[in-house]
Amino acid sequence: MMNKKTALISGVTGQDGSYLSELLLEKEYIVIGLHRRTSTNSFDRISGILQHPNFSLCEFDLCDSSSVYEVVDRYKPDEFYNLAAQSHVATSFKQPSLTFDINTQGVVNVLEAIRKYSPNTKLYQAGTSEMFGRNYSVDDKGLKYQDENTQFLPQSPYGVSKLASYRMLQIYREAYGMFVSNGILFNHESPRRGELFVTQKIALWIKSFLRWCRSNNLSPIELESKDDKLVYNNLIYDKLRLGNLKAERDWGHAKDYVKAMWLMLQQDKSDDYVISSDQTHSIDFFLSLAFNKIGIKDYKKYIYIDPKFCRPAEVDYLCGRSDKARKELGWLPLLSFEDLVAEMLNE
Ligand code: NAP
Ligand code: G4F
Repeated sequence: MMNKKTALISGVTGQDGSYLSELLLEKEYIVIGLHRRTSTNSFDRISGILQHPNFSLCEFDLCDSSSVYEVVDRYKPDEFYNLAAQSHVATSFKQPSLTFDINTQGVVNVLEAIRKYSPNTKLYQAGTSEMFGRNYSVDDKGLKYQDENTQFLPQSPYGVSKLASYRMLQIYREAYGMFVSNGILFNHESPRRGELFVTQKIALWIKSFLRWCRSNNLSPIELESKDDKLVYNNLIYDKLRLGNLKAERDWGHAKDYVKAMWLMLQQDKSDDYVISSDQTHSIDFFLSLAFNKIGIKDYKKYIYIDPKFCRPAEVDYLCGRSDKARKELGWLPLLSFEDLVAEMLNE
């Protein structure tokens, strides 16, 4: 009988960590979920696997090198998926140092731990399309896209912090022959998405607004727009406050994307891969689709543009080309953009 593989997953309480844990448990891995201590633990996303016999939790913090060394030395895992990060782009402008501590120094801690204590461990690092920033390539039909050959030009402390760790992996691969792969993942969402990201913010607002309308026996279209409020007689509801609606994103489903992470570590050699749906849509378009699904043709009345949610620097356009991953990994996303929006709205 083959020995079960062991995987460490940092960021296990996050969106991707929860889906990846489920995937690896299905594949009969022993999964150790690494989480940091918080005053109020949030295990909501992993509540379904907490009792699984092959799943356990282990406390660590990516910023604390001794705790990273300790878990790598103790478990000497077959695979380490480093998903932990300060993952919010807007926050990275407010907390650039913390973003670097977690997203860059934290990755160096993992690389050093593997190099010193478990050199056969394969590492997946969660890189991002934010590293492209405002750069893109143009094909012979004039279409703009980003792939593994597009130059990086990050526009946020988050993007720069992730680019530094991306390059560190390449250096450890070349210098020490370690098996370390970077995913360059474009935006991926799900009902488990953090509530501050734009898709989930929109989905949560719509669901709570519909509940409020129902409890007041109102149809959403009866309300009138007054500044940042929706009003009907003495009933008032706050509009959905958003920033830049023109930005375009390549959105996929997190469930599809965690499969690509696993595939990267099953190859004979490590490499870097773009993972994307290869389609792009504006926030505007996401809004119109989501509001259409609840029977509202023109969503504009329900939105208030609040400069607070506009970023000091913006990434205007992201549209991946994942040909390499599709060809070399055999990866193919199964869930469409429409499926994603419907699932997030809990239709
Ligand atoms: P997420 O939901 O924000 O999860 C991030 C996780 O990191 C959380 O579990 C968080 O724990 C943990 N964490 C943060 N700082 C930590 C620290 N110092 N030590 C240990 N754990 C820490 O992010 P996600 O959407 O699942 O994304 C997973 C990874 O992929 C991230 O690295 C992100 O930057 C990257 N990525 C995401 C996307 C996307 O569209 N989702 C695209 C490209 C790349 P707490 O619960 O304690 O906060
Ligand atoms: O949902 P977002 O916050 O995601 P963003 O900035 O693209 O970052 C996500 O994807 C990256 C991959 O490209 C990941 F690496 C990163 O960890 C994260 O998962 O914002 C999407 C767009 C932006 O252009 C933003 O300016 O939506 C725009 N937006 C407009 N109003 C808003 C809002 N974003 C947020 N979060 N909140 C708003 O009210």
